[in-house]
Amino acid sequence: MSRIRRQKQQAANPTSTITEPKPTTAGFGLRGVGLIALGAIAFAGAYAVTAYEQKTESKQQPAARKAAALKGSSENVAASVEAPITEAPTSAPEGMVWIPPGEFTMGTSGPSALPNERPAHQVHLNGYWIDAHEVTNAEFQKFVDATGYVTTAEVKPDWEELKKTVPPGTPKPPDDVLVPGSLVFTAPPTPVPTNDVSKWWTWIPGACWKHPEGPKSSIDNRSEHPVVHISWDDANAYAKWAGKRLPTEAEWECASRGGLVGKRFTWGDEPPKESSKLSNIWQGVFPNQNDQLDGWERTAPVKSYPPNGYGLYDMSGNVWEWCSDWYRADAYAQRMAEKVVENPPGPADSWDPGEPDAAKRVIRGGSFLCHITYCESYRTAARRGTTPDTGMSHLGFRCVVPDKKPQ
Ligand SMILES: [Ca+2]
Repeated sequence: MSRIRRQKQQAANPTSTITEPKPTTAGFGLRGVGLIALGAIAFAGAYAVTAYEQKTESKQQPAARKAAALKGSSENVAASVEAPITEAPTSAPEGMVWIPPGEFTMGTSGPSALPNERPAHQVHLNGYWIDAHEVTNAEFQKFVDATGYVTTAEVKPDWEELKKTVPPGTPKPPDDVLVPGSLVFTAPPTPVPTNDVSKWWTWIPGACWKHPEGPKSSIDNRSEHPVVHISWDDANAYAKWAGKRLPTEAEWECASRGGLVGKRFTWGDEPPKESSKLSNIWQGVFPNQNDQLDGWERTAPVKSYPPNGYGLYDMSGNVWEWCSDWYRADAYAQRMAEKVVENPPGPADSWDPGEPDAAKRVIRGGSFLCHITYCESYRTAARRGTTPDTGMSHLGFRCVVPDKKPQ
């Protein structure tokens, strides 16, 4: 059944009785935060929850400047817009699923929508292939073996680049702090306020995709888990090597909805029960008590949970996934002049009112750390941004191939 036909058979208006999800910490451009925190230099106020009441006019210029600066080092990957084909190519790329061309409803205007998810709007996409699951450690290992690629987390941070992502005037951390590493979730022993990410994110020197929890950890027996501690640049490097690219945010959301229209989750409107095992998210009390009712404390092997309507796995939870777009909190509001938006590559620059100094790329889908009391980002409409150089123990990616038969 085509996506359009399937959509027409379903209600168009998202409805929900779920309580408004709480805007939590604004900061997910955390590489700088982690390093600064390790240097014991406090500027937590800059990362307080600011929601979206801030005046947009005064915040746009810094983000635009940062975005322009980053473009020099990070290729701005735009959606490929080519003549669409209407039928699925006969030979499927290995491990990929065909998403047919068509129109879908992106975002939500439902009563529980966060400001950055509004308004719902119509988007038309060409057809494309998308990975059925997140890129795994085994797949990333093949890339590294073939190319010798070294990830961002394995390289000494460059303060000149890093300081572009933190408030102006932030002091440089000590040299013994500016070492290769990444941000690792570390559960606190007791309950903590959920508006301070520094209580559970720890900068661990030596943490990287091969050592997800630090130098003494490994990916042994985790070959089918999603690769993590991957920066946006790392993800693009892999995609280029694989003959693919990162999905646009529109492609990612369309795929995640699995043909459903206006549903809160990839499986429908029913919230996940603690024992439902619909995706790899948090059960218990975040962030100190992980009951692991879904079977996993951290990442799970890909395809451990039921696929969505398109046959895609972990579009909700397990690890967050990079998209190619710049992140703007008002990206959807900017599109309202268009009745149907065609193959949107995303905004021209970045703007996050919570961290106006950081240019961010979009991440989607939530992770094993998401819980309704803290971050309900396993919803189909949920979206966030993070700085391109940030690797974290719950952040990975998957790839797409545009609407053409693979060579
Ligand atoms: Ca995921």
